[in-house]
Parts: sequence; structure tokens; C-alpha cells
Amino acid sequence: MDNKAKSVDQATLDLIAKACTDCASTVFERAENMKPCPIGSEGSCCKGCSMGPCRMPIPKNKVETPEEHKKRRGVCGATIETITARNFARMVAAGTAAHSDHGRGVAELLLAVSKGEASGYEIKDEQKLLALALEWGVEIGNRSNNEIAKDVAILALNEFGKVEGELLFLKRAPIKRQEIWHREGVAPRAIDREVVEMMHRTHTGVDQDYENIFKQVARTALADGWGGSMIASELQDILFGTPTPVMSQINLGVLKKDEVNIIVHGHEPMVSEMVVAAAMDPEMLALAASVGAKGINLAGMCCTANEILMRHGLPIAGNFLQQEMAIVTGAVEAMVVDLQCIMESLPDVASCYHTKIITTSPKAMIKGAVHLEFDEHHALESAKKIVRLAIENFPNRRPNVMIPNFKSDLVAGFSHETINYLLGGMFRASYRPLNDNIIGGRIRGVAGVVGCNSARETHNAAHVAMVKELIKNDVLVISTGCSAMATAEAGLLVPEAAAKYAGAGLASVCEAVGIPPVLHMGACIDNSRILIAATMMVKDGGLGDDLADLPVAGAAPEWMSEKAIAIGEYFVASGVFTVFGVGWPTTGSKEVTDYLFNKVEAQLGGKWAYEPDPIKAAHLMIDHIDAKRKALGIDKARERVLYDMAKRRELE
Ligand code: BF8
Repeated sequence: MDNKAKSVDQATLDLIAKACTDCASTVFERAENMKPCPIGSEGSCCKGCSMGPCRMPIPKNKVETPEEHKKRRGVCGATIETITARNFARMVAAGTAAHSDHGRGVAELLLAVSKGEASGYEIKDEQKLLALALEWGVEIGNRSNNEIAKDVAILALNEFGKVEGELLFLKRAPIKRQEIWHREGVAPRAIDREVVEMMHRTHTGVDQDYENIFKQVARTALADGWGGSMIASELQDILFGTPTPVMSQINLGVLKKDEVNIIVHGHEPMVSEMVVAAAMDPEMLALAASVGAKGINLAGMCCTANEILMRHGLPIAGNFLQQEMAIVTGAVEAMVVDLQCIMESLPDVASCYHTKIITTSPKAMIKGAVHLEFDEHHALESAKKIVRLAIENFPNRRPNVMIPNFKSDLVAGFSHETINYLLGGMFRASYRPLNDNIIGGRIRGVAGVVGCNSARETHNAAHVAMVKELIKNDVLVISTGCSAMATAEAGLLVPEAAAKYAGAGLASVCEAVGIPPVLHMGACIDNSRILIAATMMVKDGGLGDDLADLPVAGAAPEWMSEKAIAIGEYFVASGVFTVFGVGWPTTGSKEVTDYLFNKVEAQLGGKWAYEPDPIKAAHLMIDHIDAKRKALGIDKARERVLYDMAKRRELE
């Protein structure tokens, strides 16, 4: 691949070139040297036992007869349908496990805080704690926040392994959606149980009916979206604050030449929240000055970046494919990582510079990194150790520093509470104005564009092209994860982007409310916020009585992670049409692929699609939105209602 085709972001291109000069090997180079296995990528390889691996690709250049298809089996007799379904199912189980184990960690921290065993942390959003306590039937009365939080944390932890009943958050969904889950037998019981059962049923010789496997796939993914991820988002808001709009900047140009640069990378905000506090500590600032630095500059990478952006307005250095690039600048004193989406190559890249890679979790160590295990019971002390190590590394900078002069402004912090408030005002917070604008036709529909970068595609290209096409066609975009960062780097996350890129209807609403056409809702676990926002749209009325009735669609145009597959599956199992790009992992079986792309809709209301061209994919979403508008009877032009401030006051 020509270097220019590796990214649409100039900062990244400049650093890819610098990495070559510095002899640092990066993901872009490795992707060129390692072609994807054609059999594995279509899901046709089974390595579930020692009789295989059995490789059963669709015969090339040849139409398979039914007889030949029948014979296409693994040594144990498994059909290609079972094998592709099992492979897909295990991706969903892994993705769900990752998000949910994160959620469990937050619940454990809340419990420790409530018992006074985690100094440095506190309950930042009392309102949200009380609302959740009320929802879960925890007594409030005259009890202290800590007493209430303790009960909430225990109930949250119980969601992972409870013996009876279903997940508590399922009750948040529209009634019709809950009925569909019960009708189809996919309502999740306990989070760990669904993951364990998924792994059991995909073991050799267990579930051998792919449609039955997919029931458990849906149940497992729902245990992520309406379970583990939702617990993580809710409890993080309680502990660290519910996001409200913040301005900040993104891209590698946020690094500073004359300051100690620390990058926090990964997913769980427990570490990064304390590193933020430690970096502001006068003792640390004095230490930085003593080594000749003008200050301490903290920036984020991947979803940890989204967490500290949403709550502190701290800048983002980049998304998934930019993690090595940050080190290649030569200006990063320390990259502090916790969990997930962390490239094992980081210490190797860092060996060409002075950067220290610091691992903090006993669950995720890397050979060649410095391991400073984070102790939540003495969090600030742990964080100071990390910051101190970074500061002491500042004098070791080598001469090969190059910080690209690229960064973009952005506005983030659109939790569903914030959207509610922005649209409806403090006294009548609601999604009514959004629904009215959808019914009236100014906003055509809503798209959730989420997910990763993939080194198999031009970095950020599909995110930016798809989102531009959607907003041009009056589709409001809500975004999370690396996708939100991609569009932020392209300048789409500022209110002015509405006038520049959005269709006239969407632009007029954005202008009246003062929001960008792309709303940053947070990290990947915060896709659960999208589920809640969609539920609120149903509950506010006029757009049907189920999530599947809404003129909405989802997409992950540059996905790479198993977590993305779990997210896509819980979108689908919640009734949402969801389009993925890059590649599709079940193409080894036409029958399974047809089930996911078509047949599943009759059962769950949502379905998958695969379209690598982002513009075509955007139009699949727009066509779906239009079909839903037609079914709702709102496809004809109607009186357009625009709720500006005067109109809102009138209502009040
Ligand atoms: O959880 S979008 S590359 S950083 S998996 Fe990873 Fe994908 Fe980025 Fe966040 Ni989500």
C-alpha cells in the first residue's frame, strides 16, 4: 500500500514516514507483511479440538452442489454452518467478557469507595446514585450516600452471577422490546452465566443447530449492552461524574514539546482519573519544573481518552491506529496502559525512543514494559509513582522529536442526560423536540456510528466518509469509541460543522440547539448510552412502540475488535439495523450469513449488513431509515417544528 493510502490524517502520515526513518516497526508495516488468512477471515476454520484445525473454505471458482455442501464437514462431523456460527459466537462471548469485566471492576471500586476503602475516589454524581437506587429498589430514606452506594454496588455485582431472574436493566427497554426478548427466549439472566454458556455451547459436540447457537449469541450480547457495559457507564458516572458538554482538542499535535507528556491509554477510567489528579499535584509540578519541563501534559489514547475527555476536557492524542504514532513523535515520556486495544508492540516501538510503557493491571502485562500495579486502595500514591517515573524520564528525550502541527477542536460530553437537557431545557427535559423534528422531517433519522480502526483499511477514511454522507442527508449521528475520534480529527465535532457539512434540515436544528451534527457519547462501553437514548425516543412517543420501529441505524465501518462484534450483535438484538465494513466473519457459510443479514429480522427486529464502501453503507442506512419513516407514516413532508429558545419558553 502506498504510504498516502494508509491514513486520511496528515499527522499520522507524517509519523508513518518518521517511523520508517527511525527504523520503528509499526502496525502499518506489519499489516503489509501479514496478509489475512483467507480461510479464517470467512469463519471457515475450526480449531476447537486436536483432530483439526479443519479448514473448509467455500470452493473457489466453482458452484458447490448440495451433495458437495453436505460433505463439507470437519473431522467431528461439524457442518460449515455450525463452524462459522461457533466462531462468531466466541467473538461475541469475548467482546461481552471484555466490556463486562470492565463493568465488574467499576462495581468493585464503588463497593470499596462505599466502605471507605478507596481513598482518593468519591461519589461525584449523587443524583445518578439516587436515581439508580430508586430504580433498583434500594432504600434511600435518611441513609448516607455510602450506605446507598454499598447496596447499589452489591446489586450490580450480583448481576454477574445471580442464580435467578433476569438482568435488572432489561426493564429499561420499551415493553414491546422486552416482550420480543421473552418470546424469542433471549433475555439474559446473569452476565457471567451467558458468557460461560456461550463457551460451553460452542465446545466440540455441544450445540449443533446454528439458529439455536444464535439465540445464545443474542442473549450473550444483550448481557453486554444491557448488562456489563450499562453497569460500567452508570457506575462510572456515579463515581466520576456524568459527562456534560466540554470543549477540547484532538490529534497528535496536542503533545507539547516543552512539557512532560503522559499518555493514558486503554479503557478503564479508574487509573486515568487518579493520574489526572496526580498530574495536578503541586509536588509533581515542582518535580517537573526541577527537570526543566514547563508543566505536565496529560493526553488520552483510545477509550481511556474518551473517558478523561468527557469528564475533564483533557485532550486526545489519537485513536487505535495512532497509539504507536504517539511514541514515534519522540515526545512521550510515559504511556500508561490499563486494558484492551493495547498493542503488544508498544515496548518495541518505545525502544527506538525514550518512552516508558507502564502497565498497571495484573490482568494485562506486556514483556518489555515497566509494571507498576495500580492499587485502588492507595490510588493517588500509585498514580504519583507513575507520574514521577514519567517526569524523571523527561531529561532522557532524544533529539529525534517531531510533533506534527495538527490538532482539531471538538465538543464532547453528550451523555443521554445532556441530550435530554439540551433538547428540552432544565424544566422539561425530554427527547420531544428530537422526535418532533424527526416527525416533521428536518431530521431524517439517527445513526449510531461506532467502533475501531483497522489496519486493513485506510485509517479513519470510512468513518469520515460515512458520517459526512449521513449528515449531508439530514441524519443526526451519535458516536463513540475510535469512530468519534476519527470524525473529531476531521473537524466534524464542532457546532460550525453543521453549516458546512449537514443538510439544511439537520443544520437548522443543530444551529437552534447549538450542537454539532455528530454527538460524541463517550467510550465503547457508552454504546449502552445509545440504547438508552433510543429507548427515550420510543418513550417520548410518535415514533412507534419498539426500538425496531425507530428511523435509526448503526454502523462500525472500520471494526477490528471482538468487542465491536458484541456491540453490533446487541444493536441487532435490540432491533437495530447494523452495517459493518472491512470484512465479514461468516462468509464461509451462505446460510449463516443469510440468517444474520435477513432471517434474524423476523425474530429480533434488527439485522446485520456488510458493506465495505462507506458511501454505499451510508445509503443502506438511509434506505432503512426511510423505510422506517414510511412504516410510521411520517415519510410525507409535514409541518416542520423547530424548537428554538422562544418556542421552549412558550411550552414552559
Ligand atoms: O473499545 S473502538 S479499537 S479503543 S474496541 Fe478499541 Fe475498537 Fe477503539 Fe475502545 Ni472500542
